[in-house]
Amino acid sequence: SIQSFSYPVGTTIDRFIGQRQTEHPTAKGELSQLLRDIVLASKIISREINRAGLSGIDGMTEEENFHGEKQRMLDVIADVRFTSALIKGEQVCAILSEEREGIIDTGHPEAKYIVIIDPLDGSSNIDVNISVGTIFSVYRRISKPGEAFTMEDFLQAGTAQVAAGYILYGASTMLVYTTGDGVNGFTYEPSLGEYFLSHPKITQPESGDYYSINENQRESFPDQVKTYLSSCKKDNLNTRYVGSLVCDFHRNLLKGGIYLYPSSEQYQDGKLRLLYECNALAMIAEQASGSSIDGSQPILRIQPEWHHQRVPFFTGSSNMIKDLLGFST
Ligand code: P6P
Repeated sequence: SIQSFSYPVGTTIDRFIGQRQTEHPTAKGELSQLLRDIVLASKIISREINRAGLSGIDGMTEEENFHGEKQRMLDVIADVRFTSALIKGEQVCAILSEEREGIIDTGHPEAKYIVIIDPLDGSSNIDVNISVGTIFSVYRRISKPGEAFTMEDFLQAGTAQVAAGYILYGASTMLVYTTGDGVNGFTYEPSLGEYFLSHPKITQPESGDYYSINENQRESFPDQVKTYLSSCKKDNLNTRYVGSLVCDFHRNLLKGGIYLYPSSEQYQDGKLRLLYECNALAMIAEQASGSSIDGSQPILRIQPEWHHQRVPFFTGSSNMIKDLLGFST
């Protein structure tokens, strides 16, 4: 018999955010509002992505971002949508976006939070209809409300994150986030314009059959990684690599697996960015009983030196990360 789908109707993300807020009597609703601002922007971006091929916005702009990477129209659209939603929500004093060289001043010096965001990661996959994602982190500012924000506000270790999460624009659009009390996943129902709780209390399996890596730089990987990869092959594990970080991360989070982006000749410090890619995913991984390291230490404990810093990134099932660590020389 067809199992009747018990649609978790009623547990919308808005209600969920509100419930979490009531669990913190001192909460004044500022973080709740901030999260709602991110939810709103994600709905707009989901719609833009789902019709990109029709509206001709899946292509390139004439611009390059300051990393020297060609900017796609949707990179710019996502950056504008998320930053303007956060500015309108008035809960954030400043924003660091992967798409911008400098810090964005929101004009709300009284606000007590800062947001670090990769508005659209993996966007080179859009025009071939492969899933892409948004990655975000929320921190309390160190500088005092009312004063100017400082770089120090943005160079906090990942352990200081108040909230972290991602939106995966995939077969369905999902928002997965944590405020330090476990990881919950919400699936977007476009016809209702609502996210519903679909993956409560996500925990990452301790082990998995998947390892996600681009091996084109294999010759210059650290020996620790080369030895680990040989053990994966010996154990007959499967490679699964979409080339879209949020996609690879999310699959491994639910099914078990490990994602590896090591340092190499091409990327001396790895390719991925500590502040707006790795820290948020590392918090999600750890909150889901997984693990994230730079090869030797937890990602979340790294003291950032500058805001576009890259790190080697290994994240996934705790036993697989332990195995990788076991090969460190
Ligand atoms: P490579 C996309 O550009 C990205 O930042 C991640 O989304 C993805 O996992 C990685 O880079 C892919 O990098 O070197 O394998 O193309």
